[in-house]
Amino acid sequence: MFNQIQQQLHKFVQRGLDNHLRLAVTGLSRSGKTAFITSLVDQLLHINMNDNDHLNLFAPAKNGQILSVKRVEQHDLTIPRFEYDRNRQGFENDPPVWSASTTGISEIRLAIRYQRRDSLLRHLKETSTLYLDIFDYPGEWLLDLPLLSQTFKEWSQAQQLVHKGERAELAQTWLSQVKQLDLTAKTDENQLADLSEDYTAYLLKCKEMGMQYIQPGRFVLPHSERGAPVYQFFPLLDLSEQAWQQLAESPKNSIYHTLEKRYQHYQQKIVKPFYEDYFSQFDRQVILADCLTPLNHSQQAFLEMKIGLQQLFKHFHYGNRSLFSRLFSSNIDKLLFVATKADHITTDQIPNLESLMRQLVQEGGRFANFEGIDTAYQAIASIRATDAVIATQEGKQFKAIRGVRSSDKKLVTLYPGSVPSRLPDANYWQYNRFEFDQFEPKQVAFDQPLPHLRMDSVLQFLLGDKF
Ligand SMILES: Nc1nc2c(ncn2[C@@H]2O[C@H](COP(=O)(O)OP(=O)(O)OP(=O)(O)O)[C@@H](O)[C@H]2O)c(=O)[nH]1
Ligand SMILES: [Mg+2]
Repeated sequence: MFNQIQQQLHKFVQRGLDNHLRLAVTGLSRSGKTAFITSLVDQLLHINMNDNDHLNLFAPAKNGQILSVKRVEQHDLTIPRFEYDRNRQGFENDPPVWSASTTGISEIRLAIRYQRRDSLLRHLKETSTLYLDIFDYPGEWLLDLPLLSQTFKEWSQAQQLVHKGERAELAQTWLSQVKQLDLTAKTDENQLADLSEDYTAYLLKCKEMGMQYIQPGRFVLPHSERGAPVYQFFPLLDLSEQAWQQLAESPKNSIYHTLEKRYQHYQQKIVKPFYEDYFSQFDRQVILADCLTPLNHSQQAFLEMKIGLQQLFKHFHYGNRSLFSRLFSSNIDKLLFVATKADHITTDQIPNLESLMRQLVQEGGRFANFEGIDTAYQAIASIRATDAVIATQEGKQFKAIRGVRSSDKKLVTLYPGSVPSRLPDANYWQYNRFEFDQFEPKQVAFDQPLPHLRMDSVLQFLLGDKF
């Protein structure tokens, strides 16, 4: 009898001691989300009792507190599985390959068994389990959040500000056709479909040119419902107050009213459910950004990355009046900004990359305080594709990186250039171009963890306090 009670009590306490953490990872297309999650999972799965040299900065692994890590079935069976095994296999292949581009949301769950530190409870239970759910979702979904607080007219007017310079040129085909439309005329669905296709093509072009501030964000993601009318609308630019007034008074079946209706449908049926169904469930958030590629592109690309990042991160800036906190209750207590692909630069440039990222996000310290959210900035390589070497040229030694360049599959040693520690001005692109080459991944032996740069420090920030 006593034994039974003890067993029940044990079970009860055990359940109380096990805990859950939902970690969300996002970033714009190609920012390195899949590589990041694959590596994070891989580093954890390679923790063992003997040596954890791959995780020197992750205390619970280093001090032997983590006993075992395994994958378990995810909680929500309706979300696609994160393809860890397939990704890992790619790095073991000969030649090794990067993981395929992904779309939408996916999830993976790990069970981490560990030794508790609080000795008081030790006699009841030696170990506990932390269930870690990791979610991958496109940053483009976050870019759509501002739409929820804007009417069609307000959104159109906000878009007007972006359509300047280089962008206005790219938008020519679509813009010139819209200019000729009588927006008060009866809607022709085929015509709207064609124009929306032009608009989408223009957004895709922007994306290709490295521009990151794109709305509606989902228009540039591959998805199967592209032909649905909810994806067939566009903003109306350069209209006077009087013109807006006239449009409002146009017949219900006018082009204007159809555009407005589709916009509202997109807000309510596409954007909002993401926040209700997923976003409000997350405990911790990682936002990834590839800050090096825009340095390579142009000032415009860089400025757009800044707007994009600030948009993403505005949602975490809880003030009483923030849109986010009005619409959704959120549990997020830690927020980590990660500058990815840091194996493209020499190690002495890493502090610059971190500082640049910090400035991109909180220019002028305007957003320095997130109420109740522990925020950090780190530059890392999820999966390291290069080695740090010392090169000699004309008798001088300097730090360089060596790896297999993707464009010609040649092993090269190069000095990619210095990373500015502050937001660069136009001169930077004129005189100081950054050489950014893509590298092929290194082949990994079947029993070895993926090579990384400071992933352990990421783990320490995200999970260290949970053991
Ligand atoms: N050298 C290096 N390259 C990386 C690293 N992480 C990502 N990359 C490169 O960036 C590309 C995109 O990485 P992904 O992890 O697929 O990025 P993603 O954000 O999941 O991309 P989408 O699924 O298309 O949105 C990879 O194919 C690699 O070429 C890294 O740590 N080091
Ligand atoms: Mg991906």
